[in-house]
Amino acid sequence: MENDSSTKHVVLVTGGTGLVGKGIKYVVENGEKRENESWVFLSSKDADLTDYESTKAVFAKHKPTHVIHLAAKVGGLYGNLRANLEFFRQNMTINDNVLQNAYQNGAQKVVSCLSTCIFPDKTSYPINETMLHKGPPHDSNYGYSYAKRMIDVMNRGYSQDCDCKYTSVIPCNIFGPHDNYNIEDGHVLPGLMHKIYKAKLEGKPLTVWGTGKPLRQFIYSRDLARLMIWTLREYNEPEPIILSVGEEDEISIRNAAEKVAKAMNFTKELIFDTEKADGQYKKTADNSKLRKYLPDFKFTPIDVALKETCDWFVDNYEIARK
Ligand code: NAP
Ligand code: GFB
Repeated sequence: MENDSSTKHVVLVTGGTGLVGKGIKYVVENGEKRENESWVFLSSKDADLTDYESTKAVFAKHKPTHVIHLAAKVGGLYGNLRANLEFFRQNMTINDNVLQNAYQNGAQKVVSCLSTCIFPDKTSYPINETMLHKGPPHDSNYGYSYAKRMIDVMNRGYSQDCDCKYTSVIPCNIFGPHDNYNIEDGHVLPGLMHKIYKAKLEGKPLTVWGTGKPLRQFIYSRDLARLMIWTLREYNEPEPIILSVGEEDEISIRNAAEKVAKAMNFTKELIFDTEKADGQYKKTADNSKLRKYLPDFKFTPIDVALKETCDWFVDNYEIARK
């Protein structure tokens, strides 16, 4: 991505109002934006990307030279368990509409977003990018996972048949300000933050779902944002790249709950509801491909990032998605 002021770039971010989209907006507005770039952050109100004509219209309106494609039907373990078919159908349609319209509008580059949960469930660890299609994903989110894998299939087609620079990133579990704090549909960290907020008001203990034994890697949305902007500007392989903290930063759900409790000054008991599903035990990702490119990239320490996120949630409780 040239950095000379003569070449104007229009960067369109689909899903620009979500957790990751707001992370990118924050980073762009705090020093990352280049002079020759204009950034457009889309919401579903600008265009329903499951509708081909609406997608066509919004691409024709902005004529992006570059696209960061984040828009998706996204949810935590329990949200996926309840709606695998809808996760598959909506995400398949959104992804096909976006990549096709990016191509028809001559976008030079598209970076799409996959997830470490889409890798095969029965695999060796740590997981690397070459393992993406080597076996079925976990039962709990097969709909979302297969739809996301098809982005990699389409990227290969657009690269080989249309000579496009379409690629993708594979983040681990993400957290940060502007997340989805809906307890039933959201992910574990925002779910625990919301549950603790309520438990503090009611003077009750915190109920963590499952055994607390599963392991996860968590990346701060603002760190991921910086890495996705680097991918847009500097990474030119059609094959995906894992954007994750290292294996050494993998923690148990019990430890994650203790960290959120500490960040919210919650001192009451943690109860584990083992009737609730644990989902995938682990999905340990290998970030050595990223480290080859960016050996010195510094991730925000999780306790610092959690404190910033919990403070944001408490300060913005009224407007937060719940
Ligand atoms: P999010 O907070 O739920 O935001 C989703 C975004 O997509 C919102 O901007 C939403 O717009 C937009 N969107 C949803 N359906 C749409 C539709 N039909 N038409 C147009 N826009 C639509 O999601 P996120 O957590 O930021 O996820 C961003 C990307 O990261 C996704 O591709 C997701 O699969 C991937 N990812 C997420 C995680 C995670 O832990 N959260 C982990 C790995 C990968 P509105 O605001 O208007 O609803
Ligand atoms: O974040 P989460 O919903 O998604 O759950 P996954 C992570 C783990 O936290 C599971 C436990 O082992 C849950 O049993 N957990 C404990 C809780 N308390 C809670 C709670 O209050 N809420 C939630 N949600 N979990 C998702 C995939 O898997 O990962 C998605 O299903 C997506 O498709 C996402 O890719 C990144 O990490 O299990």
